Amino acid sequence: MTRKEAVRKIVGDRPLRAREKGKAYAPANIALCKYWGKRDEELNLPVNSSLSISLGSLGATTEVVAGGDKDTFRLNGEHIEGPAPALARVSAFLDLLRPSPDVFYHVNSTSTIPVAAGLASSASGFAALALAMNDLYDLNLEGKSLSIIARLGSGSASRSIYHGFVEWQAGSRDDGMDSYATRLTDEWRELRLGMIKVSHGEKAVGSRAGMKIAKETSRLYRAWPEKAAEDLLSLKEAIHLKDFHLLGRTAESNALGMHATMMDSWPPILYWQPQSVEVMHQIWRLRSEGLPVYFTMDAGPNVKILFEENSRADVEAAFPEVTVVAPFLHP
Ligand code: 2P0
Repeated sequence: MTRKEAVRKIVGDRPLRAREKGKAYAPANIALCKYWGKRDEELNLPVNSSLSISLGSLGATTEVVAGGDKDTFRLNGEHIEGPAPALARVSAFLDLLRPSPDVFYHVNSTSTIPVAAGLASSASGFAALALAMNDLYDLNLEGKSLSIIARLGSGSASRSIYHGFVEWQAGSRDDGMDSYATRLTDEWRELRLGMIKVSHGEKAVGSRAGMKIAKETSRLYRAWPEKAAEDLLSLKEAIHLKDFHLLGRTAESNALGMHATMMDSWPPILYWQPQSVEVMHQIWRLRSEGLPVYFTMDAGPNVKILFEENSRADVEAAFPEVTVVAPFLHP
């Protein structure tokens, strides 16, 4: 099934009439149980279910206007000119709802994610774009449908449709109609995420390529779906019980397990930089001294620290460069 066919299943053949403008906000998210490996690359269908926390007011606001004689894309005030891969990816996503080949769009997106946070923006970017297109065409789609459409832009965008804790169920259908995210009802107001940006010189392998290499070449990857399924259950239990140690331990182990599949890949992938490892050791040292802190990492060198508000002063003292996010205190 193609992405366009998947969208047609949701939107149907109704005529699309653009309003003056579509506009939406979507938060970034950080996975505690990672999406790692696809069972369908066209539809971004995952091998395993995942669970994330959305980052409240850190995210993307996107406006879409229909018009002009080509797609244009402005990101944080800067015109992204073709043949940039970012513009091509946005254009390919717009194709999914474009009523005819002679309709074009002006997309204007601004991100509130500080550069110092070192966070990827594809999740909030494609979620905000999916929501803005829903607004532009007055589609009134429900969360499930919006999550599926956002997934077609970027897998992790399926989770950025919601605030709070979000679970993306992998599903098993070939058309992906059962692969979408839902929001968990639990809140955890004291939970904090600390972003440590690690500078690095060389360009890393993108996560899209990284998960493909791991799935295709790593023997350890064969154990990943089972680990992810167990971790997801533990995380849901931790969230339900507000058991911070269970949450932190599970998230940290899940991230390290994902990175283990990368090191076991050929060619090997190691996103860690010396400073990443230093931060990990510092967190383990703080933990051995009694401070309840854990970490998670994504497909890059940056480290995200998990802690609660009552440890904030200690975390900020140990990591003066940290950017702290309170995911449940968004306006
Ligand atoms: C996650 N990552 O769950 C995992 C952990 C990176 C490591 O989702 O190919 O940009 O667009 O579906 O969503 C990043 O992968 O990949 C990601 P595509 P995406 O957050």
